[in-house]
Amino acid sequence: MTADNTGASPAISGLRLLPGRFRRQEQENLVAQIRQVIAKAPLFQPVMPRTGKAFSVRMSNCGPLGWVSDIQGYRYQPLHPQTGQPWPAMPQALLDLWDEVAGTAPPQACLINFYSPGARMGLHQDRDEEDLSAPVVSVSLGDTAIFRVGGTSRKDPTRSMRLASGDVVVLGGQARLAFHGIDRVLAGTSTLLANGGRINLTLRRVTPP
Ligand code: MD3
Ligand code: FE
Repeated sequence: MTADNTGASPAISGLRLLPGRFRRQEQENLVAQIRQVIAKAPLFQPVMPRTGKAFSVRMSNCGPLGWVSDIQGYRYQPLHPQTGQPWPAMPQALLDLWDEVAGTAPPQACLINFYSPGARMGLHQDRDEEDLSAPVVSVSLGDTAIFRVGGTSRKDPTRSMRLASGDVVVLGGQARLAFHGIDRVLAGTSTLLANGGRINLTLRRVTPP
């Protein structure tokens, strides 16, 4: 499905929503694998460059590169900022998903965002990657999120979409540089995570193939 001009929402070219792409059992398997990743590469609380203000979302990564944010800036790096160890391998199901939807060289980074109840993510663009031609592929697990996405200018109108557990979004083309964020996570909307909350996985290429 491609987002279109339904109702009053602006069209967002290059945004593809695959609702329920992962069935319940596949979601459970993914969560178990992500828990194994986090056991080796613990969630950390990133801070904003310059201000040092903490994100409400905690993060980790798997794959050859991981995205980190600290007082110095945003960047991709091969080692966990606290353990100094390489990021764990990406689960095969994520590599398979990328193959199916991205049509380009394998992903180099999988950012794991963990939203406790109350966590959110302000409107931003993803432009820390050298290769902006590859899409970003997102997998939602756990409680439903209210996702906001607009255009390539912060002033462009935005639309709101619900991302439920098992949903996949592919952000290619014009959508790759769209402003986006998570307004809120709806507590109690999924039984996938025993303690509630939401996990978002984003698969990315960082450098040109
Ligand atoms: C639209 N994550 O990690 S996923 C991020 O749910 C991020 O945790 C949100 O924004 C989350 O950077 C949103 C959907 C998403 C991911 C990447 C995008 C939407 C995007 C890149 C460009 C445009
Ligand atoms: Fe983003």
